[in-house]
Amino acid sequence: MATPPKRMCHSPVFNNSFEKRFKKLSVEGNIAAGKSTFVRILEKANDEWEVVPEPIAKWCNVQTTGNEDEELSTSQKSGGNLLQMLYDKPTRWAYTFQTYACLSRVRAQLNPPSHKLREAEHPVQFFERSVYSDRYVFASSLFESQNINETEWAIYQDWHTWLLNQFESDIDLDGIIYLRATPEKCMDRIHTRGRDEEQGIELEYLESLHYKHESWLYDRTIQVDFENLQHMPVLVLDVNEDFKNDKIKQEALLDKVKEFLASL
Ligand code: UDP
Ligand code: D5M
Ligand code: MG
Repeated sequence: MATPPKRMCHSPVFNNSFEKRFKKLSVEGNIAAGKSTFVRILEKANDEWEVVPEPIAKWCNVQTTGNEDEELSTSQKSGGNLLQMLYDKPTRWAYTFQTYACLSRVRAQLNPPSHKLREAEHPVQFFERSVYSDRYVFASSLFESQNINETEWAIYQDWHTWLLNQFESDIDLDGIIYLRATPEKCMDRIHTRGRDEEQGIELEYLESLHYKHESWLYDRTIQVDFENLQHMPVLVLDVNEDFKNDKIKQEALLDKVKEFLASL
């Protein structure tokens, strides 16, 4: 079967001037490092900044049909809980999880920005994680721990590369913010948050994810399959100390983000 032509241009609703002004960044970091807390602070800090949260509700309640944008009520939570299935039996569900995680992130990254953002002078969209952390952090770690087998890993990398190349210009990022925290701190925060599905996570898993983040975004020693990603600017923010309840720390973090945005 012939490969369809690459999507050469963005949606016609965006003009060149918007595309030049519009910046897209992902916020990366280990489980419970503080990403959701941080993006909520970003959203409040500037009217021209919007956040695309991780679609975790969908992973905890897989539906076969339904409206994409619909809020999920408790009574609707009858579908499969893929996050729970992943943690209960990773050898069976890790690959399936990657297919769904990546699908939901591509969808989220393709959603057009809001009207408000299109009218903004310096519009910025922040994504909680990305199709890149799916692969270079999670899938890679689950492969190394043999929860994804050789065949699944080969298939995954094949379709992941192909898919991202098809949507290249539409899902491209301008930069990455890496929230850096120790695995021990993340473990504390997992317990603070108390999400049921995650209470059995072991320190060893967080260490493996930490190591993946470090080699990808801090040491920058891993080879990635995507040219743009290889050279992507990264802002590293230490979030080991509590920032949620500390306005001064929040201001300091925001200043670094502003400086980073100005450099892009
Ligand atoms: N948290 C905290 N202090 C901080 C940052 C986060 O106590 O400075 C808590 C937060 O309230 C939540 C947990 O740590 O209970 C995990 O944070 P979040 O959900 O933001 O982490 P994510 O998984 O999105 O990175
Ligand atoms: O956590 C989101 C939850 O989802 C956390 O338990 C990790 C898990 N997650 C997210 N993406 C993946 C992929 N690609 N594979 C496996 N598990 C994943 P939070 O840290 O709150 O964003
Ligand atoms: Mg989160």
